[in-house]
Amino acid sequence: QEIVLVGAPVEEGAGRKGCVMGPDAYRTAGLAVTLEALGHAVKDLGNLKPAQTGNVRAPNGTVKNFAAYAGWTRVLHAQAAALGSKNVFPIYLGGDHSIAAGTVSGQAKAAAERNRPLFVLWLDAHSDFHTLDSTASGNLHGTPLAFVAGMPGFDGLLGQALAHPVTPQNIEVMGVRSIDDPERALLLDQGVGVSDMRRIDEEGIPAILSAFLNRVKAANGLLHVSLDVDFLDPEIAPAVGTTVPGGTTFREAHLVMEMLHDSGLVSSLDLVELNPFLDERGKTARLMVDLAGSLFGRRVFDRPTRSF
Ligand code: DIR
Ligand code: MN
Ligand code: MN
Ligand code: MN
Repeated sequence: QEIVLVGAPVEEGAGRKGCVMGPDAYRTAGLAVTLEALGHAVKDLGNLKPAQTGNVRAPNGTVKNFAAYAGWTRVLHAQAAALGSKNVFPIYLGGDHSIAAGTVSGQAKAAAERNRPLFVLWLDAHSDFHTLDSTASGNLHGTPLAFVAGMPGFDGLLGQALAHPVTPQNIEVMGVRSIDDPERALLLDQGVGVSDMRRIDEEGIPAILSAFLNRVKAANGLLHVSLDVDFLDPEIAPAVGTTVPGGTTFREAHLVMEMLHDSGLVSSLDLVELNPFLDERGKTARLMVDLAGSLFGRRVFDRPTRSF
């Protein structure tokens, strides 16, 4: 299966500038050659540009750069819906996490047209489950998961209601350690799966992730993985504008990727929030590429076949 790289140089959703350089940093860090060395064919579509939105209006005075959010969501939604209907594996190179409003909603549309449910594994220090009304910072990278889960108030984004939302119970947010009060209430109300860092410490990655992957498999689902740099501990991944201490370790993150590869269930991926301006000589970009390598089959030894 061919891997298709899609650059989405978006920084308007984050609180500080720099994510615009993300796609090129992944290229410089050798993403394509890393995947090719694992036996995959890779095609790079280059960087997208946002759709023209005309005079789309912000829903309130708090949210920042709403027109840019709408323009990127529309172009990425269309691109992801198109790629999701082909036999390719898209990797969306962010860009801040606001790109997932388009990538996940587009992949969900394509999945629905194939009569497959889309599941989402959201690897992040944050749950990004604010609505346009509940966000206090106004930074729209805190809202894409609520949008793709069909929460109300987002009609201005696509210019119409979302036709194929992701079922909230089919979402697992993993690695989270910073949730705002309105997000917590909405996550619980909607039945979104949340494995926060305490649960990872108490139960371990294998138990949590295998239970989720077994649900995806039982439902004949497709799985989109959205990897925010701040899922990782800031010691190993400093190049992100919203570091939170106590993140996943190098070993935990690689284990997640290796288990995802073994499952064979992942069909699309976001690599988001990399801010190369904050990096230490490419350390974080290289780690993200390394993790992608594990997701695409790099291993030390084969493991006996087992259920996840
Ligand atoms: C915070 C931080 N919850 C906000 N969010 C994110 O601004 O809404 N940081 N996503 O990466
Ligand atoms: Mn995020
Ligand atoms: Mn985050
Ligand atoms: Mn593979």
